[in-house]
Amino acid sequence: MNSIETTTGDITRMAVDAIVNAANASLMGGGGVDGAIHRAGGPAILAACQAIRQTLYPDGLPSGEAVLTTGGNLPARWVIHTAGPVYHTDPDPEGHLAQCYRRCLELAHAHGVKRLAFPGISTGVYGFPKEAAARIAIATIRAFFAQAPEADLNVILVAFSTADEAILQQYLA
Ligand code: AR6
Repeated sequence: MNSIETTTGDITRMAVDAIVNAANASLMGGGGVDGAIHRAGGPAILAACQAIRQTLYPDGLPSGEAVLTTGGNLPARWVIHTAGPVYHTDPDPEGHLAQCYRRCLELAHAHGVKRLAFPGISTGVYGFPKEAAARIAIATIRAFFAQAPEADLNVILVAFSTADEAILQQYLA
């Protein structure tokens, strides 16, 4: 059965099949959740990202796309890296944010992931308003579940504060 739940905490600690990284086009790491994932997961993740840049995306990962790498030393087996939209400059931030969630869910399903944890993509440095981002995330996940009832996917939305988790809960109700 497909399901959505929320929690508050550090996504790098989650023992799930895959965690999503709110990365950037370079795939070379950065601050926020991206920095935390690379620090906790170790150099295997960066090496896998460099290989992807050399082969699939020499010009960088476009906003709304996603790629899968090893989880390195993380408890999670895989990391799915997606480049969220920069809210104030992206031509279609809502559409690209929905596309990020959809592509991550498709990749996870294609790899047989059963437990998938998302951070609030674009809701930090990239400036996406948290309420709108929560609404788009949950609507997109529900739409995916409707299309793929067989996916048997447990999605965990990981907030970094209890206030952020309350916003997610409001849209799940
Ligand atoms: N676990 C869970 N959530 C976290 C964690 C963590 N360890 N750390 C931060 N958050 P951000 P973005 C939350 O800025 O807005 C990076 O430099 C945080 O509170 O990490 O997509 C990348 O390299 C916020 O709600 O990602 C890019 O350049 C959410 O994760 C750029 O920032 C996302 O915040 C991406 O910006």
